[in-house]
Amino acid sequence: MKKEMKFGTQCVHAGEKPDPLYGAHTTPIYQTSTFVFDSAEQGAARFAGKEEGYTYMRMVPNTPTHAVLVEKIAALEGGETGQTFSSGMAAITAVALSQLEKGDHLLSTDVVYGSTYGLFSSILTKFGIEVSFVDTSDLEKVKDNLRKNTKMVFLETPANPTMTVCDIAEISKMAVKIGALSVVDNTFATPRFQRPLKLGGDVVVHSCTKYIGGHADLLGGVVVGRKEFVKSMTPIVNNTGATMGPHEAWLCIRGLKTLHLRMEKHASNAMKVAEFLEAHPEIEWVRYPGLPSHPQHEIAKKQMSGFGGMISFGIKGGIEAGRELMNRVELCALAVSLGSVDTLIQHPTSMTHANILREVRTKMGITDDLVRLSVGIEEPEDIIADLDQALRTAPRS
Ligand code: LCS
Repeated sequence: MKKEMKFGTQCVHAGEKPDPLYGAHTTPIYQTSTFVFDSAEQGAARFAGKEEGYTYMRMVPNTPTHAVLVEKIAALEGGETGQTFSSGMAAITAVALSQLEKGDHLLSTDVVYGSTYGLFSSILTKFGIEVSFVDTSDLEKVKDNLRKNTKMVFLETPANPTMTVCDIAEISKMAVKIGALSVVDNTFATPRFQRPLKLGGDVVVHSCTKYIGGHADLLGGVVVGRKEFVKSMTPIVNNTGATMGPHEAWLCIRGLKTLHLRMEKHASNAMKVAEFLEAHPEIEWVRYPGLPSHPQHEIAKKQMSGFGGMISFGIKGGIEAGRELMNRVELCALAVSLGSVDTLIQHPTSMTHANILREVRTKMGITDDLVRLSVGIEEPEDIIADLDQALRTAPRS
């Protein structure tokens, strides 16, 4: 039955069943750190992995609330199962630590979220893991940078914050050939618009903090993939303890019930805002995968069924003009993060990507004039009117 349901129906129903104890229609929040065993033998069997069931919230499978979220997101991504985490960074860390060891090579998209860059460049390398950051929108460069010891290819597409898109299917094929695992950060697109596992990727990671939760009120992360892959993360999950809280799991379940509706509105708003910005005389450049001017528009059309809610752009007058704009918006909130129902605006080089050396980030296209907009689900006329008034009133040098 589940396989035949359309995406929107899966958002509402996948993973959910009336609570077996009292028949509660909505998934209950199992706000408990520990679980009572029927007998000492049962406790021992659960810890030995001989009997399925719950033991302690840090241990796989956490709680029944987490289990519903895992089933729902796995269904939406078209994966077998998954594992939740306390944040997107905890999810990415667990994937890396569970799969890589000293002497292994990780090839990553060069433009990734600032903390992902920090984890890969400063932390994994401390443990003898080799890391290369590569412009994955260029397949030749990917090919040239794969090594005999490449164990993992990590792709972020569309990339934060340049919106660069890379070809998941082609790169996954290259990874398979050398026995490397392909991992895709699907935070920006969400499964509503991009299904990396269907395109040949092995693993999907998300910051649930963004579109999955959808309301800027939680931190969370999730990994989806094949059963044996998810099982291979168990030691890291159980022994490092970056556990999602049950209330956050419940908020993610509730958020996912409207993912399809929210994403459609985010994307249709973003297209209108991107077109407005592209036509505006004060705007120097706009990057939105749905615009024909986007350098990888054709790849985006091939692998995405919609283009999401994220836009980056540069204003004439550079960073100073950008600051003026960010200080003058009234409806848009000046805040990092993304994927909320509210429109958010921020400046990556002084905020989300400030930890990357200026020369490095400029080479990647994260320029000082780049302003990032997470387009919300307000009415598009109001978002445009706010940007318009802010652009109009900003003094020009
Ligand atoms: N992956 C992507 C693509 C992200 O944008 C973020 C966070 C993460 C992973 C990490 O997720 P977290 O640990 O925060 O749940 N991106 C942020 C951003 O652009 N502004 O603030 C956070």
